[in-house]
Amino acid sequence: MNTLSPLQKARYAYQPKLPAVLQGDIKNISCEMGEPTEAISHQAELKGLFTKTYGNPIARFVKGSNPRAGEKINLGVILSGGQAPGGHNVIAGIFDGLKKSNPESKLYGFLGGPAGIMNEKLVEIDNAMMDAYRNTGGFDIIGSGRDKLESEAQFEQSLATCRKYGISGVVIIGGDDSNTNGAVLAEYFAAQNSGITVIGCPKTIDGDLKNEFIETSFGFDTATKTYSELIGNIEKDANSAKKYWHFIKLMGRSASHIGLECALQTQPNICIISEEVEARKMTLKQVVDQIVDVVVQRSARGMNFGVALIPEGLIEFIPEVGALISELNDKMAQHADYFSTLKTLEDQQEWLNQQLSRDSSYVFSALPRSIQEQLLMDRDPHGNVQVSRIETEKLLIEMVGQKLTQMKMEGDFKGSFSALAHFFGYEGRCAFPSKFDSDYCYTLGYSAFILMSHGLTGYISNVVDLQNPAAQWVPGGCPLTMMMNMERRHGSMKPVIKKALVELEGAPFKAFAAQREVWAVETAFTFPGAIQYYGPDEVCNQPTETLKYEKA
Ligand code: FBP
Repeated sequence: MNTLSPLQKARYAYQPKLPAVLQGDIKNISCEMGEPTEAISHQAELKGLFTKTYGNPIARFVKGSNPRAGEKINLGVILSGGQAPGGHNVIAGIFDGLKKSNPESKLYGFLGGPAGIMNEKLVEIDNAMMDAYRNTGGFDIIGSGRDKLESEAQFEQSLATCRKYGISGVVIIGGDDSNTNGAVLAEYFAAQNSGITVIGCPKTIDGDLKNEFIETSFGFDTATKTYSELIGNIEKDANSAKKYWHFIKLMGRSASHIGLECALQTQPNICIISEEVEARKMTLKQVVDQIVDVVVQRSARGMNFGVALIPEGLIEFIPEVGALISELNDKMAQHADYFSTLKTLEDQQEWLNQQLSRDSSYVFSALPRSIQEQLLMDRDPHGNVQVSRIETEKLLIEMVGQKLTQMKMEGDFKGSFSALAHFFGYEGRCAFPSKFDSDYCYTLGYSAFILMSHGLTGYISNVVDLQNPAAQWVPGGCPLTMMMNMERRHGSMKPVIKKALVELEGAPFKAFAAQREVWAVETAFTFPGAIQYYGPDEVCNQPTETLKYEKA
């Protein structure tokens, strides 16, 4: 039997806050529709691909009436991709909206991600099941998965599952790739005149599903606060022991939003921002030299210790390595069957030497064996390199160490360098959602239900003005096609939702850049401590620094 922790019990009882417009009778919420929208680029191609769902207007909720509210309906929900704190509350928001509207309506949870709808694996979520997961972390209520919905056969199976269970709407809770799946599924259902709608919800700790309408993806707040607590603890240790450099790799597949937010919260000596490395066309050697420079400067001041934050996706943003990875992705996708017959790294290398350009072949051969092996691991179903499994933090420690040894021999470095590697990723993805994420996720789910109850499809649930208290948030829905462009995936051009990278002209990066030189040489660490759920606003109701700067 599971024993509940006191925090678990207390969190079950927490009633998440809703924006004012969503409070009160659910039948009195209507949708105000704006002007038609356009995709961010490749408009003609996308219009051709999404003939039924392209260019719909933005929807805003207003007080009014919803003639369809109260109908008895069945909905399905999918958790897709990596875990993010708050997923259970999105489901709770859908569930509560649905049951408030008509207690006989049913919510089905598809098990194990998109595979659940394709393989008819689902469970009805009832009150008891829902209550056991409210305000808790994890995706364990129904599980998640990274399957891609893309073939005609998969769409047909999904349609068959929905028809069998009388499901008239599916909510896909996921990141950019999963919401792309959602857009494609919505289009298919519409083209079949099935009457089944699809609504997405913006999930990902990475923070890269973001634009004017999606101010942040859920989970980013909790994950960055969790990592910042841990980084702060390490900073305290580093400053107490004064003998180690800690190299901390932080999750976030491509974008460095997590690293940047944690840096703003903890003021480390170094934080590499991948987007800057790419923009400045830095080589791996230059990244190493930049770190060495800080180590040497601190050592000269008697501080042979420090903390460096390394974004998980850095390796792909170093232009020479990025070009190599993109060539590897194409070759490995085009010759997948043959590649799978090559069992040793030596065999793979021999074949790659004939396939890769001269530059990429050189870059590949110069990397340590462990990194070469990690770069050749299977791609995820969306064609992404699994960067969480590439040990960039160890690569940098090794290269920085080598350079300092050489400098020592030449009399240019008199200090010591002893480094430890950490990787914070999985530690933060299933944490108890912060109050922000508890409220935000519940609002996203509740809004997803309202969008469906208005018959909208191919939309993502969105909430703006998140810097304000929850009561003042503005919820609604945006058509998914307006966030799309065409990108190269698995060797060919595909419609996808555009990832938001760190903007070097954006306020969060500028705030970091203005202070980092001081943080590098001084010890200016700050210690955010653990996420608080109860207490004064300044400790338990603060949005992320990123959101504060962006909305200032
Ligand atoms: P998504 O939210 O885009 O699904 O990814 C989140 C993430 O945590 C990334 O930061 C990380 O690279 C990846 O998932 C790890 O994937 P996995 O859980 O499959 O190891």
